[in-house]
Amino acid sequence: MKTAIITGALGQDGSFLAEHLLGLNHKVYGIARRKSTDADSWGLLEHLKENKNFKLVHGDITDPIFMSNLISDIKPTKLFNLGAQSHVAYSFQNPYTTFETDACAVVHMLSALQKHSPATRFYQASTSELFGGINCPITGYSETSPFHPRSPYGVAKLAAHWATINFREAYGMFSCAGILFNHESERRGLDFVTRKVTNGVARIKAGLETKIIMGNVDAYRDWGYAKDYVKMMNLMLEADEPQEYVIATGKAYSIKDLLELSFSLVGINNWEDYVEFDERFMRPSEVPYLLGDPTKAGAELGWVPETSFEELIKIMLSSDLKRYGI
Ligand code: GDR
Repeated sequence: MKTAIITGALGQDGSFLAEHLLGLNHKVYGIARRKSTDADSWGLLEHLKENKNFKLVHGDITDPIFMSNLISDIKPTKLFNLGAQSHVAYSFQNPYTTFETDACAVVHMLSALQKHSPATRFYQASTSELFGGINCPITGYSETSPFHPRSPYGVAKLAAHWATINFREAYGMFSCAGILFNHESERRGLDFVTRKVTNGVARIKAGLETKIIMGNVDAYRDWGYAKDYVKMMNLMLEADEPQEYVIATGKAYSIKDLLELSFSLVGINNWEDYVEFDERFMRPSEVPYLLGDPTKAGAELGWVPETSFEELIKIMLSSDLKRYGI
């Protein structure tokens, strides 16, 4: 039986990946930080409490002693590092802790693998934020596009990206990074833009709110469904060679498009009347346009995105409407 450690297991991607790997008959160790106010909560993975192949382990990836002991005890077949401070705007206020979690912790993890379990296959969650969104090629960013991160989050993720490649080149480890473009779902946190909008529209529809307060609605993103994307993470670790792959849909939409679609799906065609702008949600340096080119993933690993932007927003919106009894 293959064993996998997933950091960030109670997050959107971690929870989907845990379910996917259990379906592929893996033994899964999910790592999550303990919350003192809610120590027994399994959050998105509540339904796995009785699953004998899933074990929730409380710990912090920034603690090198915890990670080192864990790796040396389990010596997993695969380690997926999905734990991170993943909010770009927040990273401007907390650049140092973002760097500790998103970069230093990855170097510790790779060192611990090298020492205690060099045969483990390592997946690092890299991001389209590495590219920066200026001068995006017409066909989208690919694995060979130059990097120019525009936030403390992007800078930290770039350090981790290169550390992952460096451990592979220096020590022959099977370590690789998936460059994922934005990926969303009904499990997305409420302060990321897609969920903020679908949840906001549902609240307006339920009569609980009258407005959504937004930042820059002119930015473009390539949005896919997280449930599709976690499959590619595993394909990368099942491949013959460790390599980097862009994971995206190949289509970009603006935040305005997102607002227009979400409101129209509940029969509101004048979305501008329900949206206000606040500087508070603007970023000191913005990533204006992100489009990914997933050609390599399709050609080499047979991965294709299964869910369109419209289908994704419908999934998210109907889940939010349901929560408000609509
Ligand atoms: P992003 O996602 O920064 O691309 O990073 P987010 O959904 O936060 O922002 C997308 C775009 O929307 C604009 N925007 C707003 N964003 C938020 N959060 N709230 C607002 O009110 C708002 N108004 C406009 C932003 O300025 C931005 O242009 C996500 C994260 O999941 C990262 O961890 C991941 O690496 C990348 O996607 C790929």
